[in-house]
Amino acid sequence: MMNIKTVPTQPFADQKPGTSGLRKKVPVFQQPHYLENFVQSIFDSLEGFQGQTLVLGGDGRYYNRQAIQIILKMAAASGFGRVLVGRSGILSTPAASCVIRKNAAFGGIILSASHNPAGPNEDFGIKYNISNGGPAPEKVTEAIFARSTAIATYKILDVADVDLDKLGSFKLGEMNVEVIDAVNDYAQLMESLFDCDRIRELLASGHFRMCMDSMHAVTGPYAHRLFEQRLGAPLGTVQNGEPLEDFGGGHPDPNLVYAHDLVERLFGDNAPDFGAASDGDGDRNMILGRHFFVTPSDSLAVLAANAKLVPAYRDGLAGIARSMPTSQAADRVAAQLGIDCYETPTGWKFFGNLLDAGKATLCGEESFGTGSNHVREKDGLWAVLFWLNILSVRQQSVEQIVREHWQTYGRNYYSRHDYEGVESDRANALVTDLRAAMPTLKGKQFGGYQVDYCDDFSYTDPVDGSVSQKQGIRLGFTDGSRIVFRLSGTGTQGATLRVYLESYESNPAHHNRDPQVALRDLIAIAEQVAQIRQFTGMEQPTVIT
Ligand code: G16
Repeated sequence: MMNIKTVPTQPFADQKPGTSGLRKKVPVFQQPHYLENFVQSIFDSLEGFQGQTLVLGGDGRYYNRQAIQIILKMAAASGFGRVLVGRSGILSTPAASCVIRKNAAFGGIILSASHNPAGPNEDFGIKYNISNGGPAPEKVTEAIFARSTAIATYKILDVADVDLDKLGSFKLGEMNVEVIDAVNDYAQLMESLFDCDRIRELLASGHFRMCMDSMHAVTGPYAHRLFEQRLGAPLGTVQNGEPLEDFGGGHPDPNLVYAHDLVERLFGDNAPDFGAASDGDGDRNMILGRHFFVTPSDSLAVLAANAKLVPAYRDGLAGIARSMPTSQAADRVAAQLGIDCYETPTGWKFFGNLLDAGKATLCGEESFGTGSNHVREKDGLWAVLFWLNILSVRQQSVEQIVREHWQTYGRNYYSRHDYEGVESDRANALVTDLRAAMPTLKGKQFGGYQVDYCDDFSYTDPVDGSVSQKQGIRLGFTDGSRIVFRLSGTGTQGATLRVYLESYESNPAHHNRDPQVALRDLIAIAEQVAQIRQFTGMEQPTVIT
């Protein structure tokens, strides 16, 4: 006999999903009914899931286990037929996408706050993915939010917690729960895409050394299995490979600031040939060569230019998509290949339609995200394997490959300046002032730079015609340089202002500059136009990537 409880509740006003689901501090999620309200709002916004399959997993951070138990009992109470859950509640974000697609699931719930720190007072998050394996599009997240403001009850099965540490199946009420190996399906998919024989030769040759930093987050088991067990890299290739609930107290954001262990090794004496890091939930990546950093925008362009070296993309790319603030390096490759390049708002969810419609094959973002049509999330280890595939065929260093790329296409100097933890009112005031100034900026001269256009980016999805407005203020100059201002949609406290800077240099004699030097004039113009210091009260960005 099923014991379904219907629990009275009241709406919370702050359950609007951001760039990637709902992200809040753990104590916010621990408030009575908070998680339950959001989960019920998801289920109430969906139609036709009775008897269908839901995929469930998370990055293993603090509160993952408790949240999984609650969601399982709620899914059973709402009538799902089956839940596939990663062992111990673990699934990386790209693995969850893979499992949804492989099993033709109705959708999935992924628990993660991505690259943000974890622990009792740190971040937690939840998002819903649709049947294509990708993040729910805006019309779905808006419906979830609308429901969350009106919710009055939720349903939950009144049973004891279940054991998720053992593989196997059991019944929860009338619903089947299958505890699956978190790595298998994903590892198989990866092996089907890449030239694993060549990668194995490279990794086992003894002449090539690689270092993968999983930052004590979810990719540890995936990286051990793929690189060390399947592809023959020596044990020890994966560092910080044990997932911890607090990520070892670190900040699993694969960039030059937070992946410092890896950066020290790759920029130190006797550095390995190749280094990579991934984030909390495994969808982001950072690529390093010996004493060399590959900026994510360049990484997308290099992958696109070399895609034919990878079995899965041997027949060519349908198109490339990048988020608006990502540099235009990939556009140059697309032009050369004679394929379309799409510019979308920030957020992986905007790539889903392009991938489903076969308009784009590769996608990428400046925020250390790259992926393809193999799943519907960005995919950190996929990017690492793609690089290894290229390295194994070209037999050159990372630095040589990128420098040759610049020689062919020119270099898009690129940097992002983040001002984190700004008071929300002050950040909003900056944006309001900037919007007001937009009409006066066109044609204006700043030193050698003349403003070609200034607008607030608006995107019309070429597949379903949906329109997303106010996606970032763009200042484009007549020489193709750009400054973009936007507020992050993934933070959990205050606001983060992001300033994206880009300029183009065709002359190889000028490809050796430090980006902060090459972009100095644009940095000064950004300050002049937006009065960043005055509004934020900060003298410097908190993070520069
Ligand atoms: C999410 C989105 C990405 C986006 C990133 C940063 O990544 O999926 O598309 O680029 O946030 O967004 P924002 O600039 O709004 O903070 P993740 O890895 O946090 O899920």
